[in-house]
Amino acid sequence: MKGVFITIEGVEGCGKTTQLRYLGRHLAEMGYPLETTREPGGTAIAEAVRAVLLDPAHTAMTPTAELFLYEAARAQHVSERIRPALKAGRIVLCDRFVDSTTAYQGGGRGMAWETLNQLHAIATEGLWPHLTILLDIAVEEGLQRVQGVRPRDRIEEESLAFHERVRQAFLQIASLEPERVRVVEGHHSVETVRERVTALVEEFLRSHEF
Ligand code: T5A
Repeated sequence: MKGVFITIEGVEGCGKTTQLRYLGRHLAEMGYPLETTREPGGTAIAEAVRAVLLDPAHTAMTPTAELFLYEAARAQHVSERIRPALKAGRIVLCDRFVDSTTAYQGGGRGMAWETLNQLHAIATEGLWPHLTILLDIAVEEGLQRVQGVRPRDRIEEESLAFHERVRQAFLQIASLEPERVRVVEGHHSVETVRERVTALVEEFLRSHEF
């Protein structure tokens, strides 16, 4: 079996972490060899970079420094964890990946997509997800869900307009790569979203015969 790389994306509070947990459990029950991970993070070095990136005290961080830190964490993650797991024939489920950089640093911060794509290619050495689930939800609803659940991180502190640009960028990515990026409405109940995500992933795994 060849490895399969599946990512899950969306704005704050869209429910991706919840769905990734359900999907991981389901695929493991079906007997698939599995690796679940997240960005930024997934290795000791990348988790240390995550802490720097999300610390609300780091208000002086420049957009360029932020971009390079996300890509640096990714380079480590891909090399140390994702590629070896794929090589071993596992399904890798990753909470956020390159599309988050395009949406947040491109859509949110206004950086050029062409430059971002060049950096993605360097950081990942050309690795691209086989399937991406985009959980789409109104930004106010997503932010409301995470409010009070845990302290707000540096990115969540951004304005509603920033998060709206992020959402629109995700939708643009989906319209540019409709085969890879499948949009699921995130405002439904956890159960309904779970059923839709599971159906999409099962269909993908069947049709691609990995
Ligand atoms: N970032 C990341 C960049 O700017 N550039 C990059 O390149 C990358 C990789 C960290 C931040 O970094 C930014 C984006 C982020 O701001 P993160 O840790 O993934 O990324 O941060 P969050 O998006 O904030 O992740 P969360 O885990 O907090 O949110 P999720 O995954 O969207 O949502 P989840 O599943 O934890 O659910 C949130 C709450 O909603 C409830 C859950 O129970 C939970 O309480 N919920 C629902 N409630 C009602 N209906 C549903 N369907 C629900 N699903 C979940």
